[in-house]
Amino acid sequence: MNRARMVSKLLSQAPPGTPLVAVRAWLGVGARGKASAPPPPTALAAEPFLNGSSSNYVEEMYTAWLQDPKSVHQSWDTFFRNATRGAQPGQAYTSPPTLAEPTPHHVPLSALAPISAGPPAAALSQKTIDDHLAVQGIIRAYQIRGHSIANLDPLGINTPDPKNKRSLVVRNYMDQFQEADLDRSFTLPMSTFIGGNEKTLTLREIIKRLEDTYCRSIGVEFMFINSLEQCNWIRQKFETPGVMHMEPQEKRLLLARLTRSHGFEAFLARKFSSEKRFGLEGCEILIPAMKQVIDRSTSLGVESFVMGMPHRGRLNVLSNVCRKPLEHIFTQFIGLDTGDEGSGDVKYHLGTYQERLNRVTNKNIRLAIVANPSHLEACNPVVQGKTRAEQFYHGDSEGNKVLSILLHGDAAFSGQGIVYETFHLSELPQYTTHGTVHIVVNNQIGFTTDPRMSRSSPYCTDVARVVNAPIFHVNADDPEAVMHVCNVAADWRNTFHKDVVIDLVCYRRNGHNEIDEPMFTQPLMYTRIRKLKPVVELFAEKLMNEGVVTKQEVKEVTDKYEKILEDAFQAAQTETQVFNKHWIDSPWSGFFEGKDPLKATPTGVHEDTLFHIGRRFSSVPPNASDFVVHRGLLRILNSRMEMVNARTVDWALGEAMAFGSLLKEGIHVRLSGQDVERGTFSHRHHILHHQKMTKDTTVDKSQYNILANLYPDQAPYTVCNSSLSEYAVLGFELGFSMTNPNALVIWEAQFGDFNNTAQCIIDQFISSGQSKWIRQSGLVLLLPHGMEGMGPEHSSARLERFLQMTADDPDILPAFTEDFAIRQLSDINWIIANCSTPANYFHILRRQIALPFRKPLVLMTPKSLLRHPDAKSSFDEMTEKSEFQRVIPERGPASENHQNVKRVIFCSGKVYYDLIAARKDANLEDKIAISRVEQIAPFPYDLVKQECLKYPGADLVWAQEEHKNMGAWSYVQPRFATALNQERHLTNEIQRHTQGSVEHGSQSWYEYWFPWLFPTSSPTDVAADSTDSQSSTISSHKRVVRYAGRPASPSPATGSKKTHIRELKQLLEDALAL
Ligand SMILES: Cc1ncc(C[n+]2csc(CCOP(=O)(O)OP(=O)(O)O)c2C)c(N)n1
Ligand SMILES: [Mg+2]
Repeated sequence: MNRARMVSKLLSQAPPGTPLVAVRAWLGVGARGKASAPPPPTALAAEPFLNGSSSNYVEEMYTAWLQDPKSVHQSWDTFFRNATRGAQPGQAYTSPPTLAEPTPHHVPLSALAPISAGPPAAALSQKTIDDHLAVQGIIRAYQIRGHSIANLDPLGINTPDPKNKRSLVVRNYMDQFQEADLDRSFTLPMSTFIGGNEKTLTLREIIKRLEDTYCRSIGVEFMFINSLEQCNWIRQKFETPGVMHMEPQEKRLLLARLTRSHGFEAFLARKFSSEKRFGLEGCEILIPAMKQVIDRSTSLGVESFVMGMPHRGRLNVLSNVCRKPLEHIFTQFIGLDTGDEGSGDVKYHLGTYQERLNRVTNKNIRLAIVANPSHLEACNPVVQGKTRAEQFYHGDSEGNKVLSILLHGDAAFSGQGIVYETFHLSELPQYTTHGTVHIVVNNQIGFTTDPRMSRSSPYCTDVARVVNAPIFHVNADDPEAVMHVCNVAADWRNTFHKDVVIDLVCYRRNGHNEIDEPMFTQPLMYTRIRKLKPVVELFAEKLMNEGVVTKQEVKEVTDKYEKILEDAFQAAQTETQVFNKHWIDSPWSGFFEGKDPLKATPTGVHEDTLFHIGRRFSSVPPNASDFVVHRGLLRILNSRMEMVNARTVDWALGEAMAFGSLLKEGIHVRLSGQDVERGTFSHRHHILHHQKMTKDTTVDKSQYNILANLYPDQAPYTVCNSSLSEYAVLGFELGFSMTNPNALVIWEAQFGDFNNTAQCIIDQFISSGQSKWIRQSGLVLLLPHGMEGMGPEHSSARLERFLQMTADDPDILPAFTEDFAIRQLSDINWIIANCSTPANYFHILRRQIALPFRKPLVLMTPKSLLRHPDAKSSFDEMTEKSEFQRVIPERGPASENHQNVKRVIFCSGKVYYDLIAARKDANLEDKIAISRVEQIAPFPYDLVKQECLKYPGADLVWAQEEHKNMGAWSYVQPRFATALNQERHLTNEIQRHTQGSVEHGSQSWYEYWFPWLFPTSSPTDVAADSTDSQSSTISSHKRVVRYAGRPASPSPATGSKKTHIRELKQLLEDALAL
């Protein structure tokens, strides 16, 4: 069908006046391009080449003939002449004399045509046609499979047997040719560019050119791409004769870059021989390759590069690609004290941000390498999110100015699922970075494991095929081929804005690190490697042979760089400290300037703002009477409007008020996650969908983003349903949040427990990122959480895990200074809360932006509370004088007569509503006070203590719906003890405060606590002192908090609804029984 359409198109494009009717008729194509009735069988037999499978070939012949009749074989010329003169089907073809007998196993295409009784016309032999078709098949075979026999492996281990490698590609297309046929000329089809200006080539030359293109140092994998335009573009870039030509000065620059790449590693090996650095030896070409991608992309308009990479060659990239000062790198090896905040990270994980002049293009560029943990490939989505954010805030809607480059190891690229998840973000409207250049350092080994044991796919890059990314495999010991591939990759990304992969097939000269012995496990590989010269030597020899450089010049370039290294090394010896701030990958220039680091702006807003946002959020699109809103949604909008008129909000309204008021203040809000537009629980509805389908409408129904249309001068609002991924999407949003501190970036899990598939992003980046890399993020995680009888999954967002990773020491009671609350926030690694009212949710979201610093916020969010009639807030709790309440104290009858109260129950989240209902039923409202701990971490010691002191005769209970080994219990229990009894277990370990990632503490934290803990002298002195100013305010007897809730369990919740209800009843009884 496709072919028929193409032929028809070609014919319809023929010059005016060409008599085409007959040609169309032969090709089985009607005058208007529709398939017409087939010609009679006799005619088909006379012209057997005119069948479905040859139409592609005929189409090419015909186009060529139209342009130049001499460009096609004489037999075709005769045929087309006859046809266009009006010869009837079966009469235009003239058979030439037979050139050779068909081979015994060959079934000619003509055999597929029906046999006719009539005599064949003369001129074009069946063999000629078959041979041309075979040639076309050969060309296509090289395009599809040429890479499989390319000379990609510098070690020569994975090289196909030379005797039969050609047949692996061409299969049986060559069977019909004899040696003599190699010198016959064939017309080249339109699907190849090997001819350059020539239209015909001998078969020998065709094969040579195809092998030069597809089977030397470059293996191009692209024929799986669905777009003909893109395939042709690639064919042209690789097949056109002379495309790989390099000018002498380009070769010299390449040699100089290779010299630096090699020299850097050799220098470090000499100076720090026993240190791990995960050197690049065996893939030194990576540095020139990255520089080439950057040069080329810069010349095409890119101004900013966001990069992510693993350990291998990282220091070299930092120095030679980003131009990070060598002194900074060398001091990391010397082992100096840290001169600023943060616990730091090992040197081959650190990020950087540099601005510099690109000498090749004379343009200023920005280069960032994102800090990453050891977890391979985990930084991929983070890089993409950061890139996307840079593009977004620069208005770079097509990705012309900001480009992401991701580096991979071969084993990690194929082994880690996050690679696949990240690829699937690459073309989603709110996640695309408009094409990423991937570079694989394919050293054909992962630690000690061979590829045949570490992947099931032929190439380590096969994962990229899912997004139709072209893959350029290249032998890393052929520097010129690598440069060509880099240029094509940069051009591809610039042309199509799609991902592309460069697979640098190389080797690893040392073990996994410099201390490992690789011969233990890879004797064959390493015997070969020992015999190989470094690529810089091979290339220098090549250029000397070509007369491009002299031996003297090579030495000068080497010596010059050696001197630079030595000078920097000497300078590094004089340094006394290292600074974590030198390694920050996302500096926020200006954000901290002029700010009081302990002062937040108020989070309450003017009542008019609440009314305006509330009414807009409850309305259909203004001035669009033809926009049809679903009837069910109209009911929801109406009930919203009623709430607004009554000055109340439910959860969805409270959230919309927070977002809307921030948007009004110029803060971009981005909410991303699975099904967030509507909301998993169908409560949010931020996007309205036009419901009317008219017959003539072919486009998708229109949509209306309510919060994006609140004010004419508001900030943009992004709400986007994500792919069904947690790891990649959370990583992406974290990256997004790193770019601009003046944005509220939120990731919502479908259900809170799904966050564990993104555990690496949570552990390695969110909880410990600031400590390791002094990089802040105000990312918000919304995790639906609560035991509602929905079974083991969908119940728990694993609050306990977040609390366990919270870096505040349970044994240390902080000083209750005036700025206690914000100081706690400033010192902690993240904030964990479980709000029970929409107003508190509103405030805590707004507080993210009101703070003078940025902290991740992990929120347990409700499910049934979204619609709970009591879970509503008044406007009064959101207007100017109101603020976030870390603890919501008891305000009912119990609070009016403290002395009578027998028990104070502390709880958090939804269980509060169960407790107050049960308390009411039991008629205990004056005997039992119930206080809500809304912000669990940092722990509100001051308010909890105040609440306990308010009821001196009451016993204390912590009630939770989670099982005892889960939820907040193990976090709050020791903190209650500390708050109540001022117990501070001061030990010799006191300086080693708990921290996000920490071995040794952050300076600011330490400086703050130290004077308070040790006002005069040593820790032991302070431990002995039990009469400081605060201890006098607490009661003398020890009070303890008791647990009421479900017993310990391995599973977060029961699968039985009945058991769930019984457990709930039990916990309520337990909590309330006096
Ligand atoms: C997620 C993860 N799993 C395991 C490791 C341990 N590890 C570190 S390097 C490495 C081998 C990586 O091989 P490859 O991706 O080919 O990179 P190469 O070291 O060869 O450059 C492994 C398994 C890790 N860092 N991250
Ligand atoms: Mg490897």
